[in-house]
Amino acid sequence: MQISAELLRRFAGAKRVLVLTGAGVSAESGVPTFRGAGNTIWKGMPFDVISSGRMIERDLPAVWEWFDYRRNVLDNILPNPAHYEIARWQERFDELSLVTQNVDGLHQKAGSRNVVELHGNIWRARCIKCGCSRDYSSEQRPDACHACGDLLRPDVVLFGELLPAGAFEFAAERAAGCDLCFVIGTSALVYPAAGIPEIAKAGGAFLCEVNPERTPLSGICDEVLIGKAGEVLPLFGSLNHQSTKSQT
Ligand code: BV8
Repeated sequence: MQISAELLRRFAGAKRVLVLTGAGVSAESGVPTFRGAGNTIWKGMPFDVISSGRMIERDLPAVWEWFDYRRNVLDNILPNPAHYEIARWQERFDELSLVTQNVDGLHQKAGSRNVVELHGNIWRARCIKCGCSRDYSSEQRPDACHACGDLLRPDVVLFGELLPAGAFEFAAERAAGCDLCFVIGTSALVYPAAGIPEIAKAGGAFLCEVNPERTPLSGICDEVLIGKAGEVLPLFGSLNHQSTKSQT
């Protein structure tokens, strides 16, 4: 895998970096991607049906079954070298914005802080009535809200639902101001997340995609690194690691 001199130069000199990740960054950890083996199907339903807001009203127990299944899959899954390399970048650059579509929490498990979770987190549940959200990663999730007793739902963004307040706006602002943007392991088909690299490009950022396959975004990227994130990202780590953080 050859990383161009241009990208190496940009990486060495970058101050504000934005990283957008999708399911592909967790693939080498053993988390199935959505489009890996054709559209993911659950009990005969395409994932963007079982993972749609309408299902909450129609059949909440079925939604919990789908997310409990995925929580169990994730239970003994660990981050991979891609997650760890990205976590190291927060010490390297003045501003590292990590924006993910993933709900698996593996970036945080690898040590990344202030992760912008555009689509929520599978380990949290939110009350349908009072809206209070709580992390249930280390305990059995109750059936009812501990605050008001009403029903709980997964604290993830389902299709047809709005993103968490301010999350997209924050990501878009950071994208518009970054000088280097990495797009890692996403098919770039789900909006508004897939619009973030376009905002970075329009803001003058150098756009680099990491994916074993080309995507609808590849055409606007300055560099496309065709490969697996867990193999490609550590190549940046092997670059002499002096931080570009300005000595304030
Ligand atoms: C909304 C949480 C306002 C739940 C998810 C504009 C145009 C068209 C449609 C729309 C539009 N605006 C809105 C829509 C509708 C919809 C949408 O985008 N539909 C798509 C299908 C066309 N968007 C929404 O509904 C959003 N809400 O817009 O609200 C609104 C409301 C009503 C009406 C209009 C507007 C909410 C979207 C969020 C849904 N929730 N997840 C759950 O997890 O179940 S989305 C979910 O799917 C993920 O979070 C992610 O975003 C997406 C999957 O994409 P990827 O992560 O990229 O994964 P995928 O499997 O597709 O690809 C993996 C990639 O990795 C591949 O490229 C592969 O080659 C690569 N790869 C594989 N191995 C590796 C690798 N890469 C690197 N290394 C490897 N080893």
